[in-house]
Amino acid sequence: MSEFKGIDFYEMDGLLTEEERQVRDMVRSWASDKIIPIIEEHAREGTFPRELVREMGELGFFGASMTEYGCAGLSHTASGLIMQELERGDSGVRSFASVQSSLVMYPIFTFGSEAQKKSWLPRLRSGEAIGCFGLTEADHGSDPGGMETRARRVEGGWLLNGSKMWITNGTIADVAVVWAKTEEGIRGFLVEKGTPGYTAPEIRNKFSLRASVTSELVFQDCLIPHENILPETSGIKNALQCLNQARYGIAWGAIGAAMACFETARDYALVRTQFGKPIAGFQLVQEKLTYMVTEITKAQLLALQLGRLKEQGRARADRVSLAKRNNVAIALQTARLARDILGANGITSEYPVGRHMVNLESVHTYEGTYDIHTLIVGASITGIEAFK
Ligand code: TGC
Ligand code: FAD
Repeated sequence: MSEFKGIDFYEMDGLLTEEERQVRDMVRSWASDKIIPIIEEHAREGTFPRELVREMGELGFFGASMTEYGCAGLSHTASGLIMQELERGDSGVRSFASVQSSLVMYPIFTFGSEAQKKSWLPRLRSGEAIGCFGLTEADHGSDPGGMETRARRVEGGWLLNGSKMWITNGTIADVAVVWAKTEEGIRGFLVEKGTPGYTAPEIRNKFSLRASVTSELVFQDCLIPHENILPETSGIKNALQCLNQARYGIAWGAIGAAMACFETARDYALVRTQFGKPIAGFQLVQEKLTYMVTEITKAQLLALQLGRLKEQGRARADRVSLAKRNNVAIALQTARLARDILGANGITSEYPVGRHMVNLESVHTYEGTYDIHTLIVGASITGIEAFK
């Protein structure tokens, strides 16, 4: 396999710092060496490549833009580029890193006590511990504020009852950040593996994100000690703040999946001959390849400017929604067109395109569906909320 060079139609490399380019290139070559050779088999078997976690931790992929607790202290743009390169390998590996960084380390860092931070952040950063984030329930997905999971103050702590659904990393997590209704509003709790009454069965038979663990979390009279409530949480807003971080990473990550699909389709079209010439020489095939490069270039510009805004504290939630919505949609469309260009070969695991395509169906839905992000941007530009 030839070395992946990336797609840089608009010379965006020149807009990155030297450090950002170095980080991108390091993760790019790591993904080529470590993810791509093993990922098809994991996807076929329905297993997560857990063997990569410690190395990802050692290389600084988790909590990469955080500055304390041993984290790498990189720019938000560099942390986005890490997600892009991981997702060129597989959306499931990027999902793991997103959850660990944005949905577990971020809330502990932002809403946690000093003791919680000291206890969990170094271990999560290094990959010694794994985390998950439980917001969605079977009956409350797009509308998480309707959640039914409850925590009630009792002697010695909080009694947690309820369940969460579709939780990435759930079964393998050492700690779950769980959102529950209390008499004081929605609050976040750290539920540790082994807590009596807590189970996390894996959801099997997915056709998408097969190389990622997705689980149900069940809480039956779980006693959560006082020291495990995230003290600075006071409402659904805090859970939504975490989503902004993960959606930002997804906006970058989706570009990686799209680049993998484009490169595969272009290379294939150059060598696949029909009617006596390479199919890349037909106008209709060129139209598809042109769509891909145009949309990837636009997505790169969106993600980069969003990164720069984030570095200035100006990546508003609606701006993040616009990028998540757009970049995942164009990645999915790129994957579908790439599959088309590959003809019958597009439905085999000989090529990564089918895997990316079905993975992106999950990415389209999670972290706010395409339509929910449409409504978030719509509310921002009209001032009228159309969710309810
Ligand atoms: P709403 O009444 O609009 O807002 C309640 C309060 O929250 C504020 N807010 C936000 N704050 C920070 N960031 C955001 N993104 C925020 N969105 C809203 C809002 O200003 C308000 O504040 P205040 O001070 O007035 O109280 O809330 P709502 O309950 O009506 O929700 C609206 C909606 C649809 C935007 C929201 O619930 C939503 O985003 N739904 C989508 C759900 C979602 O994205 N779930 C993701 C679950 S995690 C996941 O999928 C992980 S996949 C991981 C992987 O494997 O990579
Ligand atoms: P629903 O909310 O039931 O939506 C179904 C359809 O209705 C969608 O098309 C939606 O756009 C549409 N719809 C809903 N409301 C409106 C409206 N107001 N206007 C117009 N259309 C609307 N959650 C977590 O908490 N943690 C995780 O780690 C996590 N990981 C996930 C991993 C995977 C592989 C998947 C698939 C999901 C994961 N999720 C996770 C859950 C994910 O966030 C939800 O699936 C998502 O928020 C959508 O919720 P839902 O599936 O209940 O769909």
